[in-house]
Amino acid sequence: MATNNYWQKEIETMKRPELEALQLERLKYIVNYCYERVPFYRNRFDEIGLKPGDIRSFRDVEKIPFTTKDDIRDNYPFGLFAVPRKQIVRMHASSGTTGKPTVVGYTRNDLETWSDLVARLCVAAGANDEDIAQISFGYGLFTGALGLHYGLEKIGASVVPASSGNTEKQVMLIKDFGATLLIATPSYALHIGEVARDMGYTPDDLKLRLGLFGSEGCTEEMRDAVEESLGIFATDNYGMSELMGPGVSGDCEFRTGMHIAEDHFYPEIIDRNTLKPLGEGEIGELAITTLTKEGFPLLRYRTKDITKINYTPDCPCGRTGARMAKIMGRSDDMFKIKGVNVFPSQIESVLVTTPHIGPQYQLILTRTGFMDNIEVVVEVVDGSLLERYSELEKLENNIRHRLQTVLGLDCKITLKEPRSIERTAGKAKRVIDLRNKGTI
Ligand code: DLL
Repeated sequence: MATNNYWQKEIETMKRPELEALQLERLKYIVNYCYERVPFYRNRFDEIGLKPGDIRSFRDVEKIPFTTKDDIRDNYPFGLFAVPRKQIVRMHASSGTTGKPTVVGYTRNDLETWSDLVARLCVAAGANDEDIAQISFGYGLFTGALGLHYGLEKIGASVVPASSGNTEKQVMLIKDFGATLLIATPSYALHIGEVARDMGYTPDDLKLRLGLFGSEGCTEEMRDAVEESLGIFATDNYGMSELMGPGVSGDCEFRTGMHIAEDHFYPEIIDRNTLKPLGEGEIGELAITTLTKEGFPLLRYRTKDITKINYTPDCPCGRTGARMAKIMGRSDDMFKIKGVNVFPSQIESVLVTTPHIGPQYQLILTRTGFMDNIEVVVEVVDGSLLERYSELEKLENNIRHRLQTVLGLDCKITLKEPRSIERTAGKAKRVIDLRNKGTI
């Protein structure tokens, strides 16, 4: 059992009544802070006759209207900042697929908190000052690379800011520098493993021992595949630019759920349709109130990420913070085919555990007349199988049957050559929705 494995032990192992008292005090402060400093919040409150003083308990949080990504966009670029621009010492942005990005700003204190929270999750996952940490997230407006960078420097690890792309060079650096930690999206880590194999390395030739992965969904089955391909122990951590970046929650070495930094974030799970808070353990959308951010505080921000929260403080690591389950999907990613709600992660779990096919996949959604169709594209491990028609058909039928059992849906299966699905160095694009781009 790990006993010294904390970055800020007194906070990470705080008893719940103490933690809740701290949260409530910070909650009241931040509500007032937003009201006083951000016209958007003042107007929102005034419209419904809500005063900051009305928020006296956690139950009162329900009275506060939600903040959404559209609200941030409508106030582009700096409209929701709570301090004069002069006090903002860093900006990041999340790349929207359409339109303007959402811009976030940090004061000097915010950066300090951010690196502490990332340091916490790195230590919790098992990183230490002996480690050589290769960061294979793209550096830039994306929060992943610089977020992990400062946290890992803070714990004293040797940081290699490799950035993403040029995968052969990534492998060379891992090998030559003796990197022990890899920081990437799980899909990119999988690709790094693939390229390392092409270059003639087995996991034993590399010193990698631990992966700090995040920024995109990854089922446990996919995690197993990444671990095997690189010979590492893989941990998951969660965050988003609007809330800070990485640092909101992360796995400890027991992987019993991602410990939420509750002293800085007040989480709620809400029903996506009624927007009412759900009970402990119920699955719904995560909404977060930032409790300490100065530059860009957010009240009840709807993340669109689907998960559940466990408040029982029984993790063997000793951390008492609530734990959130792996993200099951974004409500944006969920699609409906023939009346069935599908998360890509359900399909991923099936594919990654099916023999003879690789873990990379794409889901192509099309429409014929009024009928939606789903095509699941996967690669065979052995390209010569594509010429052995009866085996190929057997494999296709096996995949179709397994998906039918899990989803209750008939999917078209397309098996492709190894390496024919495009690899990305950041978040993988798994779903290609062509349904509104003309019918077939
Ligand atoms: O991806 C922040 C981050 C960077 C987290 C590095 C962890 C590691 P954004 O680019 O704003 O920020 O994207 C946020 O990514 O709403 C989730 O849908 C997804 N996401 C982030 N972490 C995870 C995770 C960063 N561990 C969006 N599992 C979020 C599943 C994740 N999805």
